[in-house]
Amino acid sequence: MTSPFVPENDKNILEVLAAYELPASLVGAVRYGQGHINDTFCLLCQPQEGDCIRYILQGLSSAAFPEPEKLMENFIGITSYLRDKVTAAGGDPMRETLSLVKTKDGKDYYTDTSGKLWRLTPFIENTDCFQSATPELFEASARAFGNFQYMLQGYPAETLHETIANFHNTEDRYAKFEAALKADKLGRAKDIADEIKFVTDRKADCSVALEALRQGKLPLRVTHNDTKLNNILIDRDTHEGICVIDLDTTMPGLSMNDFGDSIRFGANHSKEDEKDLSKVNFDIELYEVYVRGFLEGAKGSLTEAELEYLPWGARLMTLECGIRFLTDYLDGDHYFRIHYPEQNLDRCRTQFKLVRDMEEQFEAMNAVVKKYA
Ligand code: ADP
Ligand code: GN1
Ligand code: MG
Repeated sequence: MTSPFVPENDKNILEVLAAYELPASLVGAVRYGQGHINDTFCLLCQPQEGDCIRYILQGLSSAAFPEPEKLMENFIGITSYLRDKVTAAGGDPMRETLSLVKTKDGKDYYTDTSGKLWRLTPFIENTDCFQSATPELFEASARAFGNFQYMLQGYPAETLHETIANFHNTEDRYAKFEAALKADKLGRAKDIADEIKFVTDRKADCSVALEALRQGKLPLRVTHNDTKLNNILIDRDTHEGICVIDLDTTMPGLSMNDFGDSIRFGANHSKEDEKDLSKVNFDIELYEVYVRGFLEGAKGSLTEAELEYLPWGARLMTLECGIRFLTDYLDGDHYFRIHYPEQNLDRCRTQFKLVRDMEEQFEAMNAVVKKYA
């Protein structure tokens, strides 16, 4: 067999590829998708006859996930559970949830000589993954994320590992920001006084969700915790969200955060790192279609208090994400993959612009939830 095409910088994956027995000749492995965390490749296998068979090969980020084996335990537990649910409902488990391809040794993943964990999943074909969407597609993604939470209602949450400690603990995110600011490793703080003030002015906001949780108002559920539009695959024929992907942070959490993170990313018309902030505007119409879809997908499973806190979820996930980008910028960009030096600062600025918009339109955001609840 001739060797597959692999970009020069990524030749280290040849070791990983050797661990798998693929059903047809591997002709290429190319970097794929727009995720900020994992190393994602699309593998192309060409059988003697017929179309290419594709796979997604992912190396888990060691910076994000300190205990990748535990993460894979979650992945296997959740996907097995969903597979049974999908099958019982007459769906196609190979399209409606992720599955793993075993290594030659019959293992669920491969750990390379540097200690990095890799997994291989069949590519879910005839789907699209969007970075921005029409209202119809955004609503479809909302139904799918609402339904994801609904389907996992009965999952034994106590068996899930916390893959990233304090992931949506916004108070802890604030503390980490303060620590990075104090350390100011690269001397960047002097040029970002406005952004620093933006965060410190909102210290009290960082406690809103946690306070409600501490008071017993909000239940912990099994949530996805990273509900970006590009973490869902949309079926090309039905235009419905067919498969929720990127399950690495699925663990006990708050429904308001799953709702909120989708709004953060999808209820606007700009890129997450747009430099021209005049183009970055919260779109309350997209927000409204998402509310409608999410509540439809959740099928009445949210409590009154959870419904009441949804708009706060949008504000807080956006604020928290901006704080995380700013913290990583101060820290020297070790967590989020960047393609140019100021990218995390640009990302932070778009988030803060969206937070401002949401603060101004908060009454209207609350009214929309009341309309559909
Ligand atoms: P990250 O954690 O880095 O965001 P993801 O798991 O979200 O990694 O994968 C990155 C991208 O790869 C997704 O946004 C999607 O475009 C694509 N992708 C991942 N898994 C699949 C799959 N099984 N089938 C088709 N596309 C996929
Ligand atoms: C990361 O992995 P990805 O690109 O889907 C991050 C999210 C952030 C998001 C910002 C594990 O998501 O928490 O909200 O970037 N994922 C992790 O775009 O930290
Ligand atoms: Mg992703």
